[in-house]
Amino acid sequence: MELSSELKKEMYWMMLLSRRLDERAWVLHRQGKIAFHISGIGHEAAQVGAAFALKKGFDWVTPYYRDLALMLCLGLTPREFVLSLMGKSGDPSSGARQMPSHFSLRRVNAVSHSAPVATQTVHAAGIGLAIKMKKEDKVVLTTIGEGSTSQGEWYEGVNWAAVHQLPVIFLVQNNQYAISVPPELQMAVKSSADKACGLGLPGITVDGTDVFEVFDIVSSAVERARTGGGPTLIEARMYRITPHSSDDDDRTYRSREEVEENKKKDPIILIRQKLLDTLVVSEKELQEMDSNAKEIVTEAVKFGEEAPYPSFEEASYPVFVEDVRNG
Ligand SMILES: Cc1ncc(C[n+]2csc(CCOP(=O)(O)OP(=O)(O)O)c2C)c(N)n1
Ligand SMILES: [Mg+2]
Repeated sequence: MELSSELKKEMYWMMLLSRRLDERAWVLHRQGKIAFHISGIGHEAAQVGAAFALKKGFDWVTPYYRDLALMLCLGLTPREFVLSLMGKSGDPSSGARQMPSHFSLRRVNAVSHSAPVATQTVHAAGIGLAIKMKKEDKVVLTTIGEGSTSQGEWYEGVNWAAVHQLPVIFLVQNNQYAISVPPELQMAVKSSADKACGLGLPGITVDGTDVFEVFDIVSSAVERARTGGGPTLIEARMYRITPHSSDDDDRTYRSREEVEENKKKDPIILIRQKLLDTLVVSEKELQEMDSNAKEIVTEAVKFGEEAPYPSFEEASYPVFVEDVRNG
C-alpha cells in the first residue's frame, strides 16, 4: 500500500516524540526524580506501525509495558506519561498506584494490565469474544514480548481466539531478550509466529524496525479480523537498545560491541534516512521536528514536577470500581 507523505511524516513524528520522551525518562531516573523506567527505545517502528492500523478510540488495545509509542499514538499525552512516571495525581493508568508504563487509558479502550506477563493475552481473547457476541466490527490489538509467549496464559488466549475465530491481533515484539534470556532459551522455534501453526491461525514475522512494513502487515490482519476472518499472530523483530529497565545492568549478560552493532538498526535512524532519500522531508524539517519534540517533553516534565501527589482520599480509592474521574 502506497502511503501519503503526510502519513509518513505523522508516523515519524510519533516515533520521534516517543523517543525523546523515553530518553528524558532515563534522565529523570538518573536525577533521582523518578523511581523506575522501562523503555520502548528500539520498539517505536513496530508500535507506531501497529497503532496506525487501528481505528483509534473505537478498537480495543491490551498493551504491555514497552508500549509508550503505541499509547502516544492512541492519545496518551506526554503530560499524562510524566504524571505516571512521577506517581502524581491525574495519572490515567492507575491514579498513580501501579508501576509506571503499565498503561491504560479508558477514553481510548486501552485496558490496564497487571505485572505478571501475558495476562493481557487472555483479556484480549475475552474482549474479542465480547465483540463477536455483540456482533460489533471492532478488533483487539494485544502486544507482548517474545519471552512472555512461553507463559501458559499466552497459549490459552491465542488458542481461544483461534478456536472461536475472534477479531484479535496478537503482536509479539521480539527484542532478542527477556531480561537477560535470549529467545533460543525460551523457544525451540525461530520465531514466535511459528507457534501459530500449532494453534490454527496465520503467523507472520515482520521486520519490526520498518514502520511502513509493520503498518502494512497489521493493516491486513485488522481488515481480516474486522470482516470475520479471525485472529492473526504477528512477530515484529527488533533489538532492545536499552537495559531491560532502570533496575537492570545489561553489561552482565551482553557485550557493548553487540549493543553498538545493533544500534545501526535503530528504527529512528532508518526512517529518517528513508524519508530523506524519498524527499518526504528535508534536513531542516527534521531538525524542526526534533526541537518541537524536545520542547513538548520539557513542558510535560515541568507540568509533572508542579503537579500534586494524590491526596490520601484519592490514593485509597478502589481501583476496580466504576470511576470515571480519570477519563
Ligand atoms: C509471570 C511473570 N514472570 C516473570 C516476571 C518478571 N518479568 C518481567 S518482564 C520479564 C521479561 C519479559 O520478556 P519479554 O516477554 O521478552 O518482554 P521484553 O521485556 O523483552 O519486552 C520478566 C521475566 C513477570 N512480570 N511475570
Ligand atoms: Mg523480549
